Amino acid sequence: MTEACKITSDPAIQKLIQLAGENGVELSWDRLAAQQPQCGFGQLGLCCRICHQGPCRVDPFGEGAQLGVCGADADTIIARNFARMAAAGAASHSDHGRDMALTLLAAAEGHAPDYQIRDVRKLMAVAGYLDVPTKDREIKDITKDVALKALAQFGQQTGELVYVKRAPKKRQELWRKAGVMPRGIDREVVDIMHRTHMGNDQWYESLILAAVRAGLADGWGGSMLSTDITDILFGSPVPLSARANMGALSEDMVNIVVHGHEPTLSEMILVAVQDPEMVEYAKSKGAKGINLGGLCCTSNETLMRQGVAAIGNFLSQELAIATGAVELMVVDIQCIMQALGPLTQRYHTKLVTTSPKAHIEGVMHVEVNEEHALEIAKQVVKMGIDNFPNRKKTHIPKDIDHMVVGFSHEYINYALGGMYRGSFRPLNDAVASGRLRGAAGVVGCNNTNSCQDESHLYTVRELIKNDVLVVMTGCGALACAKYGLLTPDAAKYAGPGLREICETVGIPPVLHLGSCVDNTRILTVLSQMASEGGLGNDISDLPGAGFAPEWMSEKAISIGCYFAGSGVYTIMGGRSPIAGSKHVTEFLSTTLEERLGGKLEFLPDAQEGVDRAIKHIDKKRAALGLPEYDAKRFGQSGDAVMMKVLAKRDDEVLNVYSAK
Ligand code: XCC
Repeated sequence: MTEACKITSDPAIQKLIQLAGENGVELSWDRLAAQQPQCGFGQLGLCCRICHQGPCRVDPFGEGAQLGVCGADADTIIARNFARMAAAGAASHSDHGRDMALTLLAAAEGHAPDYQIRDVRKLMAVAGYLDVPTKDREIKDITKDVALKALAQFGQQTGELVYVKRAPKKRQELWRKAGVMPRGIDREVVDIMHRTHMGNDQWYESLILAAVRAGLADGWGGSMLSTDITDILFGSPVPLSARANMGALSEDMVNIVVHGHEPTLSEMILVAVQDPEMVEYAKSKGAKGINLGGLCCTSNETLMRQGVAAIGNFLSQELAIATGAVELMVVDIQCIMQALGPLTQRYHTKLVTTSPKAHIEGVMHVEVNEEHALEIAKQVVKMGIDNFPNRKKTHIPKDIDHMVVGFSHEYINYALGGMYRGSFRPLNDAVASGRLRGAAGVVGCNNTNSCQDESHLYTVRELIKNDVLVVMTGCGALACAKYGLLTPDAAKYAGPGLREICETVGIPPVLHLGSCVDNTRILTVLSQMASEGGLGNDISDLPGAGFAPEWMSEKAISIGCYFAGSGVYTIMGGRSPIAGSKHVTEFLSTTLEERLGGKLEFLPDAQEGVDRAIKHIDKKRAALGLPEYDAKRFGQSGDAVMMKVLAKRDDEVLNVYSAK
């Protein structure tokens, strides 16, 4: 067993890893150790398995084979592998969006009686984007047309996706000129699967541009529709407080954990656990009630709308079971480790898969069905309650933190300007005056190859210290939640200008914007900032950057493609999957910027990532003619000294990751 403190920053996970080790329980880190040494060709992206003549491994930096059997060189092999990752990521996010649209349609047609339209205002806004008439029409008719128009975006064959008009005009023109304007969501994914088949596209440039186009189809298509429709069905998030980490599991209640990405069933489970009959039933089994918690992005969904506690992020999933306190884990789609199946057999935890797209051999499957959603949710919750008497000794770490979550772009608009003056003007003014140096999105996963949460925490702490406002989603947001960075109190870690804004508006310096698909909220914020005026007229003019410090999933590659394609300097941590090709690396980091104003770089060192991003932000400020950032100009308000004392004390007293 690897030393716990080197593989996670999370004290709760450290304790549980130790416990698992004592019990001989195998975890992802053990399996990673069993994979050593990892294949050097695969690590550099230089292995091709696209046809059945190989696998071919090429050696552009050495004396080995320079070409695959068909003649494909390192550039082609790497660009094809990268494009396929982007396609798989875009397909996953967007198919999630399709399922949300199908649920919306079922709700409108009366086939999903447990789902309502919880945000009519959002429905009207989305109807506007999709050119669905609303005047003198019934809500259910508008809903049906919105769902059908959304679904049509997936199968559209030609033209442009409707939502691209939400991007600045200049950006749309750049996409057309560069040939990356997305035509239809499914089409861009299939296009990559076709062009990467043996004997098709063999030029790294066009392969990478296809990856960017598929990413844009995800970001400005499938994922953006997913965010919008989820808000329509379950409500647009507004700030609320919640708890984070394993300490939110209960010693005396039935613990049910939802895990995955789609909120369709978890929202019903939330209703079911509050049903007085269910609570009474739990009491009849000796429990004090039912406690719901979440993992990964299903957690982000139930967290930001309902305040359901976040038990942990990606690398916490096995350890939640190792507490011995989870009666039931209900999983839907994406980021669910197959290891959960055998692991739950060593504990009393029951595991249930619910998506027709995500089965695990030997694991009970209860398929989600919109017609009987609440009934199915109650059936599943009952399984958890029935399992409570089987609970043995528990080991719930006491670690818990608090957070304020649920900052949709609509709420940011409102928070900064009020109901009648809502706009991004105050935010733009803060950047223009230098009170804020810039803004950054920090998103993405955990990765077993890097110390859990460490790079997220380092990146975010350094950015806010430099007066860069941070918005977060996914497992990165949950990482920061576990260390108190999503609270207004975290303003004490911020630079003077950002701290003053947080104190004035009452917001944390790190804003939780939701799950992975909600990275589209960041696109919307950027687009609105660019359109507001005063900071140029395109996303690439803004003093900002994007990070995925601990990424691991193919979805992160799609996200990287759509951020870079939208004009953002995007930095992904860890090992580079394109390291084996100088041309592909250069194309993504230099040529893309010349054509689209954004770029994608893989930088293993978090410090270097922050340094480069800040340099980039300052360069953008200079290009806009804004005053040079000066930390001393702001932040001399009354409690400045006290805040510094508090931040220092907290760094010492709490086990908070501190800057290198
Ligand atoms: Fe999965 Fe969304 Fe990554 Fe977390 S962050 S490990 S994709 S749950 Ni999107």
